[in-house]
Amino acid sequence: MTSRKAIRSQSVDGLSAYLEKQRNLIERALSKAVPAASVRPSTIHAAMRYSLLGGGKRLRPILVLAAAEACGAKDPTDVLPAACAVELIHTYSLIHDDLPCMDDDDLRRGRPTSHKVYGEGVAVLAGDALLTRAFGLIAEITPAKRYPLAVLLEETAKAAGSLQLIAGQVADIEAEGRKLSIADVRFIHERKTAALIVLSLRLGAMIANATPGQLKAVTQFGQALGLAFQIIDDILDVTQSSEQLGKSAGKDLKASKATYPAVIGLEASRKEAAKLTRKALSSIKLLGSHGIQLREIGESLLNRQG
Ligand code: GRG
Repeated sequence: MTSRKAIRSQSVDGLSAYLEKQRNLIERALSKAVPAASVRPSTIHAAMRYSLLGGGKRLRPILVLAAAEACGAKDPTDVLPAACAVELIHTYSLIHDDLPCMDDDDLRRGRPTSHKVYGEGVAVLAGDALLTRAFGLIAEITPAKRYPLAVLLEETAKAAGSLQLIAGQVADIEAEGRKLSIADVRFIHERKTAALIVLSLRLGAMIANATPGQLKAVTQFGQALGLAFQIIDDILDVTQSSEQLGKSAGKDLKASKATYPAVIGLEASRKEAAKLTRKALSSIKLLGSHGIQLREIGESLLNRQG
């Protein structure tokens, strides 16, 4: 009889192979999604490519592909423009977040940040250009019956705009050094991190012409998983080294940032992340066996070390 440990390790091997396959697809598509570094003015294109193609887990584009698969998509190439678009938006937000006027960081994805290499002016513009190109990529999607292109564009604009991603960043900046409740920290995390994760899942599902039930399931999955992901990020900032993370560790504490460990402590934060992950997994039960990749990704994020 196969032991439970053996089954778990089979599934870890299966997930690693799946993630590697998806990452290869995504890396190739990302490289084609922005102009070559030789295209004039080459500084801006080199800067865009430096941050975009310089590592990263590719979680958000992987979720776009996995959500589409879970809702019945057969060909991942239909979903790649959306997968690239969310990674471009994510990369823009990282470049801007690292600027001296924001989090002022010099290490990202194990390398010097954009403004350290290209200067602040080009770093700002590289972020702007990635965000703008993301909408061009959304416009390249062949939409499914239930969800016209205008809906995909509107969802993307909303998630990246002043009610979600930017709302989270503003609340985060304004929270520095202030005593916050757990509800305040949750408000920030839901916007700064979960919104883009929810968008990734919804875009994948909508391109696969998801039923309203499937769309609701992946949305609830993303809301719970996105919050858990940021809580784990908060925990790793305290428990891991900069080398392990590829970004500066211990910054949240130094900058008196709004984090779960700062408000409820490490142990309670770990329990909350585990509870949210269980909630995320239970929301996708109705996807049945098609949801296996989403389920395994959700489980693996809880134990990530970087
Ligand atoms: C619009 C300036 C501006 C910011 C928007 C998203 C955001 C607000 C700022 C980004 C900085 C940040 C720490 C966001 C939290 C989300 C998060 C955990 C980002 C890191 O994501 P990973 O771990 O990174 O997926 P990789 O490098 O693997 O892609």
